[in-house]
Amino acid sequence: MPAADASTGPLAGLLTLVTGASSGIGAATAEKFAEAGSSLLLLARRRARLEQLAAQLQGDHGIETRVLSADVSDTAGVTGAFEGLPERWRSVDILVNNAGLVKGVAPEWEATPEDVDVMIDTNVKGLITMTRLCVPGMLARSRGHVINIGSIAGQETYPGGSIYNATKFAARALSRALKMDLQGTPIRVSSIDPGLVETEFSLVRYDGDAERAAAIYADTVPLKPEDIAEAVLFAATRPARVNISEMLVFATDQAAARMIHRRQK
Ligand code: NDP
Ligand code: 8X3
Repeated sequence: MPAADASTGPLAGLLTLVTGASSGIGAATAEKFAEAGSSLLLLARRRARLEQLAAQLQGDHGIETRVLSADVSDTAGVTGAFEGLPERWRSVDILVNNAGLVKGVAPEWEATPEDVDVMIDTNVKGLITMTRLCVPGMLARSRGHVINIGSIAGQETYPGGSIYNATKFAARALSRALKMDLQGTPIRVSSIDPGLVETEFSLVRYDGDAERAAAIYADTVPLKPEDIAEAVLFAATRPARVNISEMLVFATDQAAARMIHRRQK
């Protein structure tokens, strides 16, 4: 298929940094933003996947891409990697803080210190680090948008979700406080909060147990990553006067964190 011309898209001329772009919601967001004409800085730990996606998006949409293989939970490492980029790739207009994960379903008193650290270091400290790296430039250029991927898990707790819940409640607090700290500036802050989305999220939660992960999405119709990507794109393409503060997106089969309709087989 010939490359589509994205140069007239609503995000043409803008640079978007998507964290967690190697899979799921982040990869789908990169695809939607490429269609909309944005240049893309794609960040995750798995470089090969990012390079494959970058080549595909360049070919399909004629946009510019750059890959940043980094770990958002490694504050010094990701800071060094970001600060080592040429200036134009550091001039991020839209930051999609999507990198995140859950480990296990243990109650708070049984969660391993390693799992606690990885969830807090990625979902909370990683999000703060990326915000710290991008917002000063946005302020200097008087334009920018931080879009945090929260979760229903940041609005409701559920059994076995304690540490992950705590990180997503923290992400919600960070989104709200960031908007307040940026009051009076043109910088926008949005929290897009998905319910159940079929991605590698459950595979990661269950340490690669594919059968257990598949059961989470069985006998129901979960969201697809592109459903959330469209919500992110919607927030990013509103007129400058409009700030989508929070958007909770459920599958039609979901009514609350642990209220998911499953069909009898
Ligand atoms: P996936 O597991 O499919 O994708 C997670 C992404 O985050 C991957 O690209 C992964 O890349 C990246 N990532 C994880 N840890 C790090 C790290 N330390 N540094 C850099 N990148 C990292 O899951 P989803 O797409 O579902 O998850 C995306 C976001 O959506 C998360 O914040 C999650 O909490 C949230 N969410 C997901 C829901 C769901 O039901 N799926 C529901 C609500 C919210 P790599 O491994 O290559 O580093
Ligand atoms: C993911 C929400 O409820 O599937 O953020 O764990 S849940």
